[in-house]
Amino acid sequence: MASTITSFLSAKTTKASLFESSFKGTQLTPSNVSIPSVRSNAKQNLSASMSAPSPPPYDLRNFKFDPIRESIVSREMTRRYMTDMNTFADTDVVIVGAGSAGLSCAYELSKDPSVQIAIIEQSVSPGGGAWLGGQLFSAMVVRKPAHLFLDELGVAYDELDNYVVVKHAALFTSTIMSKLLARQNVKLFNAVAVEDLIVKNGRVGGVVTNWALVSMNHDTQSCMDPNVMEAKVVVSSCGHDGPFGATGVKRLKSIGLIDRVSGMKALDMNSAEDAIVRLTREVVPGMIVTGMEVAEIDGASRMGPTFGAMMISGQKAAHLALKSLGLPNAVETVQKMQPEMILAAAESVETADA
Ligand code: AHZ
Repeated sequence: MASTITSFLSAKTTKASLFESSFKGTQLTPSNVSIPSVRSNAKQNLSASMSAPSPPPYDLRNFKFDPIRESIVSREMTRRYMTDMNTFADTDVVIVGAGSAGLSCAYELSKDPSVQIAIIEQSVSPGGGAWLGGQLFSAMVVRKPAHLFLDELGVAYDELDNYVVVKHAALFTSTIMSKLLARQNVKLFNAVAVEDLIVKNGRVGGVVTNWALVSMNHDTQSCMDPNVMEAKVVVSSCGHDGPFGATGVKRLKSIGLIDRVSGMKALDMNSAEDAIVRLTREVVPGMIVTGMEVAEIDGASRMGPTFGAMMISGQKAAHLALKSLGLPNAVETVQKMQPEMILAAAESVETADA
């Protein structure tokens, strides 16, 4: 079956035909509704998956837990969380928003174990929109060469000429989270909202936080003051407009640090993804913007359900943060060209919109 589809693809989906043909996707054969792997970057061991599972190291017919006191459970959670709050009250980097861009940034940045990173996510469930593809469908489309990021993570995909498809977006999101959250230099504070920024002498120096459920009830209760977290660098990856979207850049505008938040423009996959990566930058001293929040600030097009730009924008934001911290990074030479790049990118956005 896979070879039939591979030959179908090589015959039909050349680079040129992808743009010319009315058919632009993997063919579904009537006999097999789920898409068979066309080319997978993860080797599958069929014989291992067909053999009987090895028995668990305990007796499932007479299972008994070790005893515990309820107060011990409570103290384990409380002590660790409060220790984290104490540790991260003054940290290297705060990443606001744990969608595909924020997670990609945190993954890249946390490779340097000396960098301490707090991820603040207003939702109980980190991942933003990356639990699904578009319109609540499962598959996640990633345009090349961003598939190299998936290779690094070890996320399997079906490979076509110009793009790859992860069979379920949740596979990407759960994989990146499992690797990221295991790192000692990372703490995820979920169900916590960033309500404001710390700004001193025109430089962003941290975030103002509150329990997300408190943030959502400011109009139903009397004043509930927030908490704070200082950071050498803040990365804002709050996604596009919405109840909690573009929070970072909207606040920069309301306090006069930037002139406008144009709002993202209509969809154009091809110009949008390049522009998002190109425009990912330190918008004001101390604050880097990544992911779809970049489109909000610059009036760039949206790309809809293709996720490569979120990954590479997040990666670029991580290297910009490393640069800001005075650490080795992959953007130093690019950054020196920034004014010209921004101009060129803004022109290309305008041309695309015309
Ligand atoms: O809950 C938000 C989500 O998980 C979180 N967030 C937003 N404001 C916050 C705040 N405090 C804490 N004030 C906050 N958390 O930020 C996360 C944003 O994730 P996302 O998936 O919405 O954004 P992204 O930029 O990572 O990915 C965008 C994916 C899109 S949208 C799109 C289109 O509309 O065309 N196309 C793509 C690929």
